[in-house]
Amino acid sequence: MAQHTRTTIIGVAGGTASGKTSVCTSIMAQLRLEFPDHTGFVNISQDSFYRDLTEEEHINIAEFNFDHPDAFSFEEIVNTVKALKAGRQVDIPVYDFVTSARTTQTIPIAKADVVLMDGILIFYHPELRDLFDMKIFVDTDADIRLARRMRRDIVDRGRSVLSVLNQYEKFVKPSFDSYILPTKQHADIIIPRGAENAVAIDLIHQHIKWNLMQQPLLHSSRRSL
Ligand code: UZR
Repeated sequence: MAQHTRTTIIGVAGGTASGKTSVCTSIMAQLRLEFPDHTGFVNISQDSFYRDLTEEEHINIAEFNFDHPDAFSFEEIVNTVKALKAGRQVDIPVYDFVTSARTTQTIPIAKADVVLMDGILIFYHPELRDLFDMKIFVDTDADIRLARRMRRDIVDRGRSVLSVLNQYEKFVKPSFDSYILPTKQHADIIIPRGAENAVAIDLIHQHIKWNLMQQPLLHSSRRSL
């Protein structure tokens, strides 16, 4: 059996709508341009690991804090990251933001060379935090994040303006201040302005590429460097 090559796990944290997903997409796009035959680059979101709500929590869903560490199944995230590091296949749950529940689908991910994981609280639990080879915090102004969040929740997630604002004041902002912002101190790299910061994205991509060049790739027939 072929020996498992080292998997690099990169965490991308930051407040809601800070541009975490766009940062991951940009880094992935650059890597895929450079390694076109390669399938070993994977993007995972902490949002996939929202835990199932109890019946009572579902009934009082307006009172449920989705920005609190207890809203996620951290044990499942830790096990998933550990499995990827060990070169094992994992099944990622598919979460539905409209119903606030997991679907019955999962997405299988085979062995990966580079995993980008994004999420508001991925640096919160020390056990998960310590699994990342590189920790990035996306630092975007709160007013920009609120504007983006409103657009996204109304257009993509079927919410009303009032419900987004109520949730923001009640849960999103207090949780950002109490649980998310304090994790910035653990970051290796802080990116101001998110994906529009092309210099930061390029530096990170160059670093990943340099690391990849140090080892044989798992998932390509040829190296394109
Ligand atoms: P990102 N969220 C929902 O709005 N509904 C859900 O069912 C699950 C999560 C929101 C959550 C958090 N908060 O702010 C955001 N609320 O998704 C995290 N309220 O996602 O990192 O993509 O912004």
